[in-house]
Amino acid sequence: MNDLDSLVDAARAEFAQAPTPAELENAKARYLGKAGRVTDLMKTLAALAPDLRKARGAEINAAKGAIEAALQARRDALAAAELEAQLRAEALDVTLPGRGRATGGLHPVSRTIERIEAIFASMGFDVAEGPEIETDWMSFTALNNPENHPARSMQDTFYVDLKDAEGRWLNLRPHTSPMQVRYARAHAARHADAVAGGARMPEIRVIAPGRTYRVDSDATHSPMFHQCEGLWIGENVSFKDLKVVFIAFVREFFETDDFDVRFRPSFFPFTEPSAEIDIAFRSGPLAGRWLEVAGSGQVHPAVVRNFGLDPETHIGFAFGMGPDRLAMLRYGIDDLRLMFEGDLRFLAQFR
Ligand code: 2U9
Repeated sequence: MNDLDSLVDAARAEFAQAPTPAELENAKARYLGKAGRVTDLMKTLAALAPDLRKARGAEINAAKGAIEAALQARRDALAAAELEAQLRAEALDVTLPGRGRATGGLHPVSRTIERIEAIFASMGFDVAEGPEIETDWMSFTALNNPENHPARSMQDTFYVDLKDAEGRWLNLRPHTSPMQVRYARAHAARHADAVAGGARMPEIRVIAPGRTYRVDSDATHSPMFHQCEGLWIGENVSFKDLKVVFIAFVREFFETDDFDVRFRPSFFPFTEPSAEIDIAFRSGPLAGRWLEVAGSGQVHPAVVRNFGLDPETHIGFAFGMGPDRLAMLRYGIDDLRLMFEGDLRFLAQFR
């Protein structure tokens, strides 16, 4: 074996042992690079006599060709191995069952509010939604709360670090009543000209669902909770209508006729007379227990005046209830905090 044959063998052996493309390129440099062994051999040609130089040059070139071929073969082999490994790592088993797409669902409170809206819509009630940051006048004054009423205190109401145009602090609405006031005032104003001309104003029949805020937090109170209030104002709307409407609502909401209702005298600044509405199912897991489901009453004349209406001609009723509590009753949930912790194990049950 001559020196060139052993050079080619040595190159083949080194190339075969290079485990990565980078190390293969280092091995290549040792043979074909500027200071490589083939290049060194080429440089020896200059010292040879012309006739010898031609033959030796051809031999070196043949050896160089063989080394280049070995290099290319190893490059191809390494690339093929890399592709093979990648394919194996990214193997896709098309026979596996699909992962499916998780279905979302409405929060139990959202479902309850949608139910309440649908039932009252079927009785001709509009749905009004509006701001959660309110003025002092909307949250309290318009609703006949005296200037020094405890509900206005910072222990009960969240105040926002902003003032309204008159320089009074804004608050997170402690009930959805401000939206009722906004709706009633807009409604009365829209019909004011027609009424001045002797026409009758259409009735106000609206519910206002949404988020409300109070400084209160325990197993049965959340600082953010929901309310849904209703308002029906007309020229001849009475407490009897409140009873009919609310009992129809309870029947639809709980999908049963099997309950008793009582209107228990109470007090709210914005209604007079006022009543708590209690129901007791006659059968089922809650049978025989009086459950407080809403507050209600005939809208106070001072509040009707704040709508921009004359309490001598316009009268009606209002009620307020808590969708959070209604959802708990309907679905048998025993801790209000579960509603707002965002735990998917709880929420997924309502998909
Ligand atoms: C206007 C005038 C009167 C709404 C009413 C109640 C009684 C009431 C609470 C019950 C439990 C809300 O969910 S709760 O915290 N509500 O007791 N709400 S009468 O009266 C109104 C509303 C708006 C303009």
